[in-house]
Order: sequence, then C-alpha cells, then structure tokens
Amino acid sequence: MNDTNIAEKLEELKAKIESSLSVTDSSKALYELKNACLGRSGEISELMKGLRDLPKEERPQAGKTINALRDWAEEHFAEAEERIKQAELKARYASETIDVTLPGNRHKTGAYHPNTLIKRELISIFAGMGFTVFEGPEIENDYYNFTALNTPKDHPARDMQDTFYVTSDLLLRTQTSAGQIRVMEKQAPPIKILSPGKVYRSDDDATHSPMFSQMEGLVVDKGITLCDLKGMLDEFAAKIFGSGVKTRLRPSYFPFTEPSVEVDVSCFECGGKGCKLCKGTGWIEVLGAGMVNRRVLEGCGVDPDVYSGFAFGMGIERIAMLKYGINNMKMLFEGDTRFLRQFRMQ
Ligand code: 2NL
Repeated sequence: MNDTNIAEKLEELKAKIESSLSVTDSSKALYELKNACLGRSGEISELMKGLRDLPKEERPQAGKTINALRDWAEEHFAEAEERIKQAELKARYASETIDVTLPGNRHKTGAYHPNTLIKRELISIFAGMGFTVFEGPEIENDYYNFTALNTPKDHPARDMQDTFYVTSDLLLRTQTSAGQIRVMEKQAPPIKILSPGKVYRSDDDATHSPMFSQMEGLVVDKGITLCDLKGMLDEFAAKIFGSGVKTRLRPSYFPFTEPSVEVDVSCFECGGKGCKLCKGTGWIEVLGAGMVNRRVLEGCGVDPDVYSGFAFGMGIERIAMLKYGINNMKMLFEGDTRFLRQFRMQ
C-alpha cells in the first residue's frame, strides 16, 4: 500500500459511508454501521493499522489523512444520529397519541332506593325544624313496643297489629315509637326527635308488606298543643309535596295519643278539585298523629301536668308511592333494577 493507494481507499470509504448513511433510518442500523466504520476493529482502525506497512516517511502524511477522515466520519455519524433520533421520537409521539376527545367508558352507577330518597328528604325537612335523628333497635321487648305505649296485654288495639314474636317477651318492633319511649325515659324535655326505621307486622297482601319503613316524630315540651302539630304539618306538606298543599285533620284513634288524628294533604295532582289520585275527594291521607297520651308521658317519668307533646308516624313507602307515582307497592320490595335505575337522579 502506498499514499495514492490510501487516498483511493479513503475516497471509496467516504463514498460508502455517505451512501450508507443516506439510506439508514433506524438507530440500531446506524449503531452497527458506526461500529463497522469507527469501532475498535472497524475499517478506519484497520487503515490505521495498515500504516505499519508504509515506508516510514509516508506514514505522517497518511496518518493525518486518515485522522481527517475519522473526524469527517464522526461528524457525519453525529448528524445522522440526531436526524434519526428526531425521526424516531416523532414516530413514537404519533403512535402514542391519545385522542382525549374520544368518549370514555362509562362506569355503571347505582341508584338510591326510593325509600332512601324519601327518608333522606324527610330527615332534611325535619332537621330544618330542629329535629334530631334517633334510631332504636329493631328487636324490642313487649314493654317498649306495647305497654309503654298504653297498649297492655289485654288491650284490643293489640289486634290492630299482628306481631312477629322472637320469644314470649321479644318481638320485631311494630312501630318505631318503641325507640322514642327509650329517649323519653332517659332525656328530660324539651324533646324533638325523628325516628326512621324498619318495622314489622304479620300482614302480607297487595297493599301490606310484613316489613316496611316508618318515620315517626315526637315533640315534648311545656305548652305544646295540637296547633303546634298542625303548623308543623303544614310546613312539612308544603316542603314534600309542593307549596300550596294544605293539611286537614280528621279524628281517629291510637292508644298512644289522645286526641288522635289522621292527616290528609290537599291533592297535589289536581289541587283539590278531585282526580284519580285522590279518588275524587281532593284529599290524600298521608299520616297518623296526635297529642301524646298522658299515660304514655307518665310511664316515662314525664309529668303530664307540666309537659305535653305531639307525635306523628308515617309509612315511607306510602310517601314514596305518592311522590313518585308508584302504583304497586311490591315494586319497592322486589329489587328489580329496571325499576330501581329510574331513580338515578344525583
Ligand atoms: C301511623 C301512625 C303514629 C305515633 C305514631 C307516638 C310515639 C310516641 C308517643 C305517642 Cl313515643 N305516639 N307515635 C303517634 C300517632 C300516630 O303513627 O299511621 N303510622 C304509620
């Protein structure tokens, strides 16, 4: 090998590198090409090694030329590296692009049971009037469920409510009043409590379920009258059924209240003119109430000559049916999701 020989070889190599770089488009191929050219046993290193075979005086010039080629090659590889890196990044960004405007996968959401919706609405209305919530046990004893509510063993009112007994003394509460008696025993007036919860009666037909939900309220203080009950009911009726809805009291009977009343609201469907919902009467019965019987107050250690109170109780299912236009009570107990999902309202 001599000088001209080397110069030719270098030109050849240069041309080869140029044409190879122009068709290389992946960093892996570029890496291999660079190794073959500039690596430890690459073509340029081999040329350097070949210097040994040249006559001594030619070596410095030839070495300079090879070094120049190495510099040239390194520069061109660096350029190609940058070009390929940018192209690969661009391709990666393109392939990983996410269209954030595409609709997402909807998560299925549940719905609150109508009973839950009504219960919450009632609690919110009465909480606004200063009531606090008290939930008693579902298994009660005979005393709290009956005796304390002026319904002793031989009292005919016991026939009004067929009871599920657990033992001869323990039973499934037939009304949430049992829990309210516990509060009256423990707490001195003024008392203003709301008792929501499940109650049980051995009744089962199209309009009665052996388990249903009740909401009771109790107010005891000095000077409480039936007018206070009426005023509170008016406020309640307007809030739950709409402003303009009035209430009407009709005489009734419960052993635990005296006097006792049935409470009707003016029909929110027809405004009182008479329609299918109110069966042409203009009124809809929604709850039972009354002044707490003095025997009940006495039994709880509350002096009926100093204090008086009113109490009311309503069926949550009944309110739910009226408010949501449900015509079959069984819908509220079957758990059919086609029915329940219609209450997805939050
Ligand atoms: C109805 C009627 C009523 C009461 C519940 C009550 C509670 C105590 C004392 C006196 Cl601690 N009374 N509760 C009073 C009248 C009626 O419920 O039809 N419920 C579904």
